[in-house]
Amino acid sequence: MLQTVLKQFGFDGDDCKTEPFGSGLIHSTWVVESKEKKYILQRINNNVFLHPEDIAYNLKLISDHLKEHFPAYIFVNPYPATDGCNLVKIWDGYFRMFPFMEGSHTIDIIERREQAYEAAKQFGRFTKLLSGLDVTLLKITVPDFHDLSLRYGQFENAIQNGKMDRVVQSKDLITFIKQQKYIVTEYEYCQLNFTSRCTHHDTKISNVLLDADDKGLCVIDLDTAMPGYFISDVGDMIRTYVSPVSEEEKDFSKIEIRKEIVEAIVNGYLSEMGEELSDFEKKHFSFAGKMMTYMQAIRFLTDHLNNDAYYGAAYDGHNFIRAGNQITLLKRLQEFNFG
Ligand code: GN1
Ligand code: MG
Repeated sequence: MLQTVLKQFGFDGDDCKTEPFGSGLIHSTWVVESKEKKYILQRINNNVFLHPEDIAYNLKLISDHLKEHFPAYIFVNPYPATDGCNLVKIWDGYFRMFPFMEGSHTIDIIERREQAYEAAKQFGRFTKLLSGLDVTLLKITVPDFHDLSLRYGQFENAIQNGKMDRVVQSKDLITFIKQQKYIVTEYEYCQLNFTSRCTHHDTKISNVLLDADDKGLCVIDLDTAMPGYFISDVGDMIRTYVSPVSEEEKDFSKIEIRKEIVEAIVNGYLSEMGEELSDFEKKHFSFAGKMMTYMQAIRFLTDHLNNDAYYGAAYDGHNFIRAGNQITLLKRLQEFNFG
C-alpha cells in the first residue's frame, strides 16, 4: 500500500526506507528516507476528518496569508504529488507528505521552562499573525471539536448506551466528572464573551519545530487549525506540558504541577497575544487548563464506555487509565494557586 502512495509522490519505492514515526493517536505517520532527504508521510484518519480536502483548503488559505503578509514566517507546506495535488487518494485512504525541515527538531517531553516558553510563544504567534485573516473563511475540519457542552452530552450518552460492565466499573470516575459539571457552565458563559480566532487545537510540544538552540521556529500539524478560542491552545499546553509525566502514565502519584512551566506558558503566550486578548480573556488562563483537562478526561472515559471506538486501546482498560490520569491532573490543577 505505501509503495503505491510513494509512487504517486514520485518515489521509486525501492530507493527509500519507510518507518513508523511519532506517537499521534489519530493519523498513521511514517518517516520516509531517500538517499538525499527525509520526508514525513501521513495517512489522514478520515473517520475523524470526514473531508480531508478541507484540511488542504485551510492549509492553502493560511499559507497564502502568511506568505503575503509575513514572508519570513517558516511554513511547512505539503509536498506536491506528481499530479500537482497535495493530497493523494487511493483505495486505502488519503495521504500527504511533508519535507523534514533541515536544521529543525521536535521534542516529546518538556524538561526546561524555556522550551515551554518557546512553544507557547509559537502558538501565540501563529494566532496573532493570522488575526488579519477573516476567520470565517476557514473550514471547520472537525465540527464541535472542543465544544465542552457537546463532549459532556456524548459522555451522558455513553453512560446510557455504552458497555454496561464498563459503566459499572467506572462508577467513581463518572461521579467525579458529574460533580465537576460547573466547568461546562463556566465554559458556556465564556463562549459568549470570547473572541473567535484561528487557533491550532493541538498544541502538544511535538507540534513545535525548534532550532539547534531550542528556539521556536514555527508550529506544524495544522489539521485542526480553525476558528476557536484561545483557551483551547493555552489549555492544551497546560494539560500536556505542566506535569513531568504524560497522559499515558499509570502511576498517578507522579502527576504534579510544575509551577515554572505554568508561568512559562502564560508568559510565552502573552509575549505574542498580550495585546490581542481582552482583560476578560486574560483572567481565564487557569480556567483554560482545567477546562481542557476536564474535556480530555471526558473524552477518554467516553471512549472507554464506548469500547475504545475512537482512540483504540493498546491494552485492556487503556482509556480508563488515561481518564483516571487526566482526572488526577485536573485535581492537581484545582489545588494549584495560579496567582
Ligand atoms: C488526539 O492524534 P493526536 O495525538 O495528535 C486528538 C486530540 C487529543 C489527543 C490526546 C483529532 O491527537 O484532540 O487531545 O489525541 N485529536 C483528535 O492524546 O481527536
Ligand atoms: Mg494532531
